[in-house]
Amino acid sequence: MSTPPSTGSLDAIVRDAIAAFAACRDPAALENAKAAWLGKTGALTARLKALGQLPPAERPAAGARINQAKEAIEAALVRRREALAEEKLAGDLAAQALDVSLPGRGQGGGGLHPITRTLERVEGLFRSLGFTVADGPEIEDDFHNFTALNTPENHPARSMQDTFYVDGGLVLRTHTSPIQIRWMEGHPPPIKIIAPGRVYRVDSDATHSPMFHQVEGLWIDEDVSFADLKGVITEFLRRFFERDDVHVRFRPSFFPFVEPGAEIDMAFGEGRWLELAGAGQVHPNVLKAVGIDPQRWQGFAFGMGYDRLAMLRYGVADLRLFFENDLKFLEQFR
Ligand code: 2NM
Repeated sequence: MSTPPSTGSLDAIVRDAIAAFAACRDPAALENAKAAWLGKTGALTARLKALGQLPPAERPAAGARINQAKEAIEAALVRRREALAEEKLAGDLAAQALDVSLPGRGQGGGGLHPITRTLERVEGLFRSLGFTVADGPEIEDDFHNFTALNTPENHPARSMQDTFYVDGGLVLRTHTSPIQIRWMEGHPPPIKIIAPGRVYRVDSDATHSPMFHQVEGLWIDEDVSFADLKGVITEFLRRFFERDDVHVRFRPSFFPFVEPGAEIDMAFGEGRWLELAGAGQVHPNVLKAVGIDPQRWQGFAFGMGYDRLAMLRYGVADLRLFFENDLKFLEQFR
């Protein structure tokens, strides 16, 4: 039926294949030509099928010759593919369709939110003053958010006007003090921690957001005094703002969880006073609520909004800008 495989005609098939590949001007034509030579209906496949008509003794040698021809055609195909790709690249370069001198598209670099950067700065500075950073839940029970903090049942802070209540009588924490309460429940003094994080109050204008950030500090030992408080706060602010002319003043104030209590103001040089924090000596009732003996242990606590620190450090006038997630605003702080 078909001509038996012979060395001569196989050489001719290989020659014809190489010539056909060379005549292809683009990759699509080349892949079509490949089917005619190496595919199921190709010339070589017909030869392989005809092997069965040879005497058995001749089949291995004839088969080996067909495979050699097949390998030669496959190698020619690969060479032609590479040659076409090189021609295309050379053509594109000549036509300036490809400009290898263009800068890369680059990767849009991410960045940390200015409040997060401020937090990292605050944590680093307090760590260097010997404080440990503590953490805790944002949804709190009545005991840890209010009762343990010497805040009585009828106190205005506990009203629905001021506090977000959630199911089961729980609240979105109104300060990070419950972190300190939980820490004191689990660790005997001496204690030297800061408690940063999100807090929630019903309040909203240019300087108040219903969610804001607070860092509280707590240092309890046998002899920690108001003087230590002033030293720690002053040192922290001088390092935070990188200025030696930071002045700090205390004004008497009231918080249920401290006695005495104070508001802390800060000024740069001869500038105007800015209200920055509340603080005081931890009230004996707070220590008693967590099982610490107030006859032996004493110390200070303070609370400060670090959104305010971020506004001052970055020169931002409206607190709400930090929480609108407008990339045009946020990208300025990378
Ligand atoms: C403030 C002002 C004064 C405070 C008290 C405590 C705790 F848990 F130790 F009792 N933590 N933070 C405190 C004291 C917070 O924020 C304006």
